Amino acid sequence: MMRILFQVAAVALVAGVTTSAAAVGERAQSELKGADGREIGTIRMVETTAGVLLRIKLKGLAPGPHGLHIHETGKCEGDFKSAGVIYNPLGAKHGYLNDEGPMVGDLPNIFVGASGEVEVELVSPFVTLNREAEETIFDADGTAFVLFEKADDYLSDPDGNAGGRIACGVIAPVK
Ligand SMILES: [Cu+2]
Repeated sequence: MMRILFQVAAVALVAGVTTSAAAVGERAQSELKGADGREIGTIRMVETTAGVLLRIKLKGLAPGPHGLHIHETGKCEGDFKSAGVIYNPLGAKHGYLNDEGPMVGDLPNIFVGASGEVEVELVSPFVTLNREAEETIFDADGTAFVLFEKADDYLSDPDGNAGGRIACGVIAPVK
């Protein structure tokens, strides 16, 4: 068991990622709601040796691609501007196609089917649940998922030209 832990730590060091063996298995969760208060679904998060694994299960959405980001403030009110901009503790530029990107809170687009539902898992290597790290989602004012009307173009500031904010959910630790 000890040897496995050492190997995990060594891999994390080589890759330069912030995941620590101590945080692996740590969990968080977010319940997303629309601006009208309607329940949109749940995103579950677990720290892994490769980054944070997200399990996204949403419904009641327009079919097609939607930008999804982790935003800097854990507050979902009104038009969801309360969540601030994309979480960016390392001062990067927005987008996977930006030479100076991505921001810690950048995520891939999700594609909603004709049923209005989507269920998908993905890993982000740029964010962590490790409270000791600069990139932690558990900073002083919290963080929130924000879902957008349109696709993120992975380049344009501040939100990838993804249109309006259609759903929001504060990220909370799971004990
Ligand atoms: Cu955003």
